[in-house]
This record gives sequence, C-alpha cells and structure tokens, in this order.
Amino acid sequence: MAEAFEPLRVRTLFLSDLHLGTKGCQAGPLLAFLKAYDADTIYLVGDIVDGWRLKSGWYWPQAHNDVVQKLLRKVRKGARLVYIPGNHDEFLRDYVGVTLGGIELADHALHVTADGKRYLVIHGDQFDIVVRHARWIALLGDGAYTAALFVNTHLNILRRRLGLTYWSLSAWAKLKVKNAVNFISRFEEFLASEARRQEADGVICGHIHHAAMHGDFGVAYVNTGDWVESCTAVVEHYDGRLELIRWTKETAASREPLVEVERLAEARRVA
Ligand SMILES: [Mn+2]
Repeated sequence: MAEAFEPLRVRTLFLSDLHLGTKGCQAGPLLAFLKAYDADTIYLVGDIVDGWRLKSGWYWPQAHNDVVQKLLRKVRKGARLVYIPGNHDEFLRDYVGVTLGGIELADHALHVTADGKRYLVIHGDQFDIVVRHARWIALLGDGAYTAALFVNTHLNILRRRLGLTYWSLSAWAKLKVKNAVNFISRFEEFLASEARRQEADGVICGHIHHAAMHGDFGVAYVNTGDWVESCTAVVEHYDGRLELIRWTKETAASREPLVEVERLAEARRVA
C-alpha cells in the first residue's frame, strides 16, 4: 500500500524515542513513516533501542526488526546515519566517536541546515538534574549548572553499575501531572540556553516525549517527540525549512504525509 508511491525526499530526518524493544513502541506506523520519507542524513536522537527494558525481559517482535532493517537499508542506499544515544540506549555511549557499519555514534552533533542555521542535536537527558533543581541552580549560579550536568552524567553511570534503572525526569514529571507543564517549559528553556551557550541557532532534542517547535526562549527549540505516544518526527526540507510531522492513520491513508505543518517561529536571537 504505502510502497505504491515514491517516498518524499528530504535533506534531513530527525527521529527520537522509538523505544524499540518495548511493547509501547509503535513500530507499525513508524515503518509506514520510514517508507514515506527518504533523507540524505538521518539523525537518531536517542532512546532508539530500550536497553533498560530489554535487560529485564526480551521483547523483540518482527516489526521491530523491520524498523532496524529499514534504517540499515537507507544507509546501504547512501544515507548518512548519525546515532546519538539517549538514557535508554546509553550502553551505546561507550562507542561514541566510533563508526559501526556506516552508523556514526556521537554524544551530540552540530547540524547545519541548507540555509546555514546551526543546530545542537542532543537527546536531552543530560539536563534532568538541572531541570529538576532549576531554582537552586539559578540561585547558586554558573558553577552549579556545570556541577549539575556533571552529577547528572555520573549519577546515572553509578546507577547503571549498581544495576538500578535510569531515573527519568519525563516519567517523574508525568507522575506529578500538575507540574508537568512546568517541567516541559523548564526543560525547553534549559535546552535553548545550552544551544545559546554553544553558539548555535537552536537545538533539536527528544527525551521528554513532547514534540514542539518554537522560538520562545530566544533560539529555536525543536523536539522530535516520540514513537510511543505521539508518532512524531522532524524533517528538514532542501531549503532548510524544518517541519514537525505528526504521523496519523489519516496521513498514512491519504498518501499525503504532510498533514501538520508547523512553521518554525523565527527565533529571536538574544544579542
Ligand atoms: Mn530519554
């Protein structure tokens, strides 16, 4: 069905939070999406394979294999694939800097769009502690920010060594529903400020399973969302325009993949 029409070719494809290896992963719609889009460069922005879940019980149906095969086929056909591990696939962080079977593993990346905008591409879990303790860190200043980033990384390495599960900001925020909106905007604000710190025009991240594209915090904030709940992805067209795509049954059926077009708000660069 979906194979009957040519995939739409885009310059770049950004996907995150697929959580392959869990029952939550919507592999069917994801496969349909991957058939509908082809890209020169593909960024996998973390939590692609859920290592934490796999450890406590193997769940790997054929559909999950199909997704992996589809991605590898794109690489064989010439696509550049950059895999930026997240907290659920952090076992891959040991291989950062390595190229495995044509797949580049990186901690984060700097992507330059066709129109010359520079984007920091990063999963985002690195900021969990910073976001959670934002008030204290603001009071304590710059050193506290760097310290919190350090603690965040090392605390989770320690938890992994102790065989504990990853402490997840997004899961925690969801439990505290009335605060969730607060956490989302704080996360967005920190990611935006990190982009500014690295002198980028914006950030493209994942982690909190909340797709978004705006310039509310001075630089462009782009979150690819996830393939557990929302089935969203971000594409860059050949003119450098970024688009957030929400893949629905209707999109797949209509053969017109671009349902929801959210123009990137012109980022107000803070001088
Ligand atoms: Mn994550």
